[in-house]
Amino acid sequence: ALLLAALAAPPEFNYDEAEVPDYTLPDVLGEANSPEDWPGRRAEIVRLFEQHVYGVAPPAPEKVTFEETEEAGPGGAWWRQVRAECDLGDGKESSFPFRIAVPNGTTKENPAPVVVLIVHPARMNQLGDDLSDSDFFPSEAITAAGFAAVALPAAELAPDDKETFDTKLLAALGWDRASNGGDRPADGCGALAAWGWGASRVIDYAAQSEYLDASRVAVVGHSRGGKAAWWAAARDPRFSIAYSNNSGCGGAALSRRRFGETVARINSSFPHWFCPQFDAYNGNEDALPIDQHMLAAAVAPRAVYVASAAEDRWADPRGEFLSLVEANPAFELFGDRKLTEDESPAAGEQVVTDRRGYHLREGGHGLERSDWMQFLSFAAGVWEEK
Ligand code: GTR
Repeated sequence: ALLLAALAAPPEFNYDEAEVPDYTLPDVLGEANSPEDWPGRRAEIVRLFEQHVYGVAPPAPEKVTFEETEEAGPGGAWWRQVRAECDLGDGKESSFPFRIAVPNGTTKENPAPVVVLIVHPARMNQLGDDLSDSDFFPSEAITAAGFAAVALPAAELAPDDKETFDTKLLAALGWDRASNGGDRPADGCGALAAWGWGASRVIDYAAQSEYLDASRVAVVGHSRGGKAAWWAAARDPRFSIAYSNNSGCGGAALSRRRFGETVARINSSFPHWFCPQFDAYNGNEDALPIDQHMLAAAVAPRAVYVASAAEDRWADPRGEFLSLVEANPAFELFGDRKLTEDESPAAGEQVVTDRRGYHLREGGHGLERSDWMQFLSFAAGVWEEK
């Protein structure tokens, strides 16, 4: 009887396009209809994501100083270990490390653009030692393209764990549960927002360095790191490009499609990634005042890139592409061409407009060298215009 009940139960996760429910997406532009109106609308959208999805990220520190603790030189680039020491005001302080490789021959006259990879702890073992080249982070290919390559260990800002995520940056601010009667406010900062806050500090570093170009910084992340990267770029207009790789639910995929991972599932597995209010949309996606196409829109007029993998159905490749399509109104305000649903590429192909790019890799969940090569050529095109 148990077996029969299991057979009769509807599948918990949908992988059938025909079963995707009808949905209506919230409007991207609201009252805005010109580039001049956009900053106000963009701020409203960011506020909605803070209140309903990711929580409020910490404010920028009053001051950040960077201690460069190590230097070495393999692979035609120079390398540094950096520690960002953040003065959070009111006598509060927090620090975290990152590593940077800068292309050989970078000069003050020709400062390097920067690519920051948010590395969540489960993927730390896919970084090469001392930032040497790996498929997950091909730092030599990145520096060969003329870009500085930064690896940011996300766990140093917020551990990727529902019990301890608020023990680092958030505890330093007094935003942790232990300092607040064990609770989080409805819009309390989650780990994804804390990780992205760290990426913003790398822009601060670029702004202080004569060898780096703070006006050309891309933030990149895979999967949960891709969710964090996109939210970081939506919030901080100093990022010039956002690249979200296989980011799925809570990243590039439209929540209302309920294809693969759902809001209810992600909130039960990873409650610490988001704010408590996001729980209100478990099985109730149509009540969300935003959907993830508006996260893409919030990056406009800057550039966004999304990559999916054909077999990574948990992340809903089609829903990730549709976010870019549904962000059309914001990008068209700035002269980007309309992207259409029927341009959805086959596995192995890429589609780009001036400010948006997407590819569908063959194979499963992962960030691979071929993903990077397509992204790096997109970034080179965006940055060439400058
Ligand atoms: C999964 C999670 C996804 C994605 C992935 C990852 O367990 O359901 O949302 O973030 O982990 O980060 O690799």
